[in-house]
Amino acid sequence: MAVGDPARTLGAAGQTLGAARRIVVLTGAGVSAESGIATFRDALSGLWANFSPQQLATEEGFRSDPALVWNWYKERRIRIAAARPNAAHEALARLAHGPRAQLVTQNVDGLHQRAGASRVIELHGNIGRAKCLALCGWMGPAETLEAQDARVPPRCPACSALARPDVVWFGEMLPQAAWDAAEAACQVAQVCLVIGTSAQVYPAAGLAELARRHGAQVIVVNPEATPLDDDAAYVLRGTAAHLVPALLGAAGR
Ligand code: BJW
Ligand code: ZN
Repeated sequence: MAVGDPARTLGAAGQTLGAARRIVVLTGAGVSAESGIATFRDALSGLWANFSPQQLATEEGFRSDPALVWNWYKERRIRIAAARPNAAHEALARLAHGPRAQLVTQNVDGLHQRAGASRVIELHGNIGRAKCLALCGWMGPAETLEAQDARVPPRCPACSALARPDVVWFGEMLPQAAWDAAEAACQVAQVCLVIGTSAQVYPAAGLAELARRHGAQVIVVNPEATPLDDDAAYVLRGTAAHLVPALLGAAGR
């Protein structure tokens, strides 16, 4: 592992990235931090500094106070709508334009797509969508549903059960097609670029290790230490909006 001053490791990491035929990019909340979107586990400013994940990110929590959870997601949704993609999202959108790079995100904010990235694999859903709590199959834009039904939460237009955010809560399976595509991308990549995730939430946190076992060199971009660092080929300490454009520039991508 080459850790430390990004200026020293950036060139070598860039060369590795530049030489890769296939790249998988795994992103977490940190990639959106410089767009003003709070991460989850920051001790002071994180989304869970004041609320418990059990209360807000489980079906049980939603069922016990649906209005509280709906409104919490609505507030985040409004903040996300007002935010703008940052330099990291933009650089990654350019990279993922080509057929050789696959972007996989745990984020529900849609900022990769708003930066112009297509083919983004969303592992944990999207905060802009709602779906039926009773799983009748209905899903649609949360904002449109709210405009049609002022109740909090609004009801499913197909079966009248409660609507919920279309995100993956603890204890829930990830969308199968997204998971299969993410695993496939990890199995063929020569480089796995991991940006802005604490790598604590499974199964997403296992993808970098999967890629590594299949021969990928792992490059971590994060201002803080992560459990992936010891096995990474390069660890770039710093923020995504600063380092990602610099890294991709060094790679000639
Ligand atoms: C910067 C920066 C800057 C800051 N630039 N970087 C195996 C072992 C142990 C437990 C489990 C296991 N397998 C499954 C589990 C249980 C559970 C789990 O993982 N628990 C752990 C917490 C222990 N997993 C699940 O329940 C998953 N489902 C599942 O496994 O299904 C199978 C199953 C079903 C039924 C029974 C049994 C099995 C589902 C997980 C769903 C996670 N959902 C959330 C909420 C989404 C909705 C919402 O947005 O509200 O997804 S939780 C939350 O964490 C969110 C995130 O996507 C996810 C990851 O967080 P992330 O992105 O890493 O953010 P942070 O805040 O943790 O880190 C930010 C990082 O950025 C930090 O490192 C900073 O340093 C860095 N940073 N500024 C770059 N400027
Ligand atoms: Zn329904």
